[in-house]
Amino acid sequence: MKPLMISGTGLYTPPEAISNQELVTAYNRYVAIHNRQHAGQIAQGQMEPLPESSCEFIEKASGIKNRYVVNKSGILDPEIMCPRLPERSNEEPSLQCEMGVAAARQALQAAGKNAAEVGAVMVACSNLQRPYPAVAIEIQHQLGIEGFAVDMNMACSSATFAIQSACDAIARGQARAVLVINPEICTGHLNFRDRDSHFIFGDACTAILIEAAETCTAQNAFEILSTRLTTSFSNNIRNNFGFLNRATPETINSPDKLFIQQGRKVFKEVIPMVAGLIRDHLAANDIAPDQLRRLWLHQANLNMNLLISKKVLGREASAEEAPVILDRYANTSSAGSIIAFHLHHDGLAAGDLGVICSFGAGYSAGSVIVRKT
Ligand code: CO8
Repeated sequence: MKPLMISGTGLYTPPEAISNQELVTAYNRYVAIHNRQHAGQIAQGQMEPLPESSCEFIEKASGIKNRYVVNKSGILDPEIMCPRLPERSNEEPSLQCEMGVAAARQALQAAGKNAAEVGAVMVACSNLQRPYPAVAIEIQHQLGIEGFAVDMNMACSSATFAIQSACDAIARGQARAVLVINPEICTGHLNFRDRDSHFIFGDACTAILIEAAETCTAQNAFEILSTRLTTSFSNNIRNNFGFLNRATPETINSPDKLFIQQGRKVFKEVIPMVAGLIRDHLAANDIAPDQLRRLWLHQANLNMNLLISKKVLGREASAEEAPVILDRYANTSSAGSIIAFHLHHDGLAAGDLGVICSFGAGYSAGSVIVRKT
């Protein structure tokens, strides 16, 4: 197969941010209101009072300190606890399109390419704001790209699954260069009234340009040596929101129409799955773990990442070897590993090897081995 390159990346960060303290204060105001409203039932032992959330727990359990969001005021209002976004007309670009265009323009600039040199747009993320027309086609239209565009969803693993599809499209001659874009508005599907998960997610959008080595002129490029994907069914991370919800109106407002998970089970089951995937993938490419200079892992939980990198390397990874962006961005689903790559790919020498790895609901996991050119 002809060599393929990641020749540019981009990152759109929403302008508003929420610290743990702000989030916990808002959550605890909601708890106080709830417990006051149900004081009678609580006093009679018919209902347990809701417990408060805490910054100490959040940082210790997850490593998260902050998250960027598309709307702060709605999330922090205890009467709303959800982003509030003005409705847009069909003639205006959608929010995901806007985020995607901003990230894509950066990726094109970094790669030294223009829209005419791109043949396909793949939008890959956990939550698409509408079924159709595809957000990818809208972004393709806004950027003036000819060729084709497609929306994909593989939850937190969407970016690596799309990278493999982009590589296949270029290898088969279906496109000269492909933009992979991950516009994640995770706060739209997060239950901010759920103490177990209200702190986990943030919003962001990443973009990557993938092209054949023969067209690549970027100085700071990475060759994609190999991709490997794996999936294994699990109900431990689930979201039952969908178009058939209106067919069962009696359950339309139930909490499982938002993000739900068995966090402990996910933690235990996904770590060996991901460490095994990376180790097997390296072995299949005759690469020893100690040859790796960098691991750009999905950013869901700091403790998970520390354990995965330790299992892969056989020792603890330094902060430089396995960069963390989770403290600032929280879990941005498919954008997480790409944000880590975008912000932390400097300082590598030609020939240095790294792995971009995402994992999440499905379960699903993807590994991309790259070599600095
Ligand atoms: N404040 C204070 N205490 C709390 C809080 C809180 N906010 N929440 C829970 N506690 C308490 C619990 O009540 C419990 O108390 P006790 O011991 O008395 O029973 C104690 O803290 C411990 O609770 P847990 O066992 O639940 O805590 P963990 O240490 O397991 O940490 C985590 C919870 C952080 C959720 C952890 O399990 C984790 O990160 N697991 C992995 C999760 C993961 O990686 N998920 C992937 C999801 S991403 C994906 O693929 C889906 C994409 C969807 C994207 C967009 C949707 C929005």
